[in-house]
Amino acid sequence: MHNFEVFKQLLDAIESAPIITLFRHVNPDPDAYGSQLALKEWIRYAYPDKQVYALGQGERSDEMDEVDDQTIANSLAIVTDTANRDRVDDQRFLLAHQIARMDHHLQIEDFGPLDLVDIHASATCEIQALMFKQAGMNIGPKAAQEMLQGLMADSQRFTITTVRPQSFEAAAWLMEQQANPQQAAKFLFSRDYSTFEISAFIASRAVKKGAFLFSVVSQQDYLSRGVSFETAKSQVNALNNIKGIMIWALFTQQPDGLYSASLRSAKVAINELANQYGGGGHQQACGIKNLDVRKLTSLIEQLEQLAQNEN
Ligand SMILES: [Mn+2]
Repeated sequence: MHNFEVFKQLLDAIESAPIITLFRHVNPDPDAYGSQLALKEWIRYAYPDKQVYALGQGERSDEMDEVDDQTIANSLAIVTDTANRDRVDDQRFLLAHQIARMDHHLQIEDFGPLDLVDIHASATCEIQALMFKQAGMNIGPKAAQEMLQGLMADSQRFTITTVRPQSFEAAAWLMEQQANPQQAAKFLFSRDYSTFEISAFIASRAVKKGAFLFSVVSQQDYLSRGVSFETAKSQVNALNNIKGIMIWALFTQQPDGLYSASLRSAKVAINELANQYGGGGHQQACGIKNLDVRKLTSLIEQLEQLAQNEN
């Protein structure tokens, strides 16, 4: 079915649901938060009498809600920016009597009749903006701001291969809805000094193997700088934008001693390799969790090989 038809059915489901619960993936990024909180802000704007809750943990946990199981069971649950059920933050979404999804990851699981997926969109927030625009609706400035933040973050400020004409169409429409790009950039990209320090450390420790560049960060490296695991592991951008580097990666030691990998590629698809190690993501941006030193070593070798072939 055409995505806009699914969207209209989703709008009908929202219209008739007194309670709506909103979910997104674990370790949320700005597109996950943006797509989730944009829906919350729009529902509050359009339906002030409905109960709407955003669920999950993470950096913006003060903006998340607490609800009991019964409330979720009575709700329409909408999952955003999440490829598979296991990755949903707060598995109680499964209790909901109706479950919908909006996402732009490769469709590895079917979420049923209200599954709205466009794998060509640069962000889930992009899909949302295009759908609301097509429906001729106003979403309010708060929802628009959340969507613009998700779109700017996932598209890396409109600079990666996932960007398409509709990405700018979505951004233009969001500005008409009163979203502010300067405010979004400040929200997304201004850093704490400790984050700058760990980022500089990651860059200083980078190892170059042919066209592959990587950095390994231990627990002590980030804790001693007053930085959390989550913040440290999100600093793969410290290795971005280097001529001749085809693949780059940040390996961050988890609190349990195993390693988490953030992989980026300038060109070649790396998601299949990530899948082999139990990870996933996009063609040029992937994550893997729980790597022991043996797996880490073989992954580094394979990434070096892959980068070499591509160069
Ligand atoms: Mn996304």
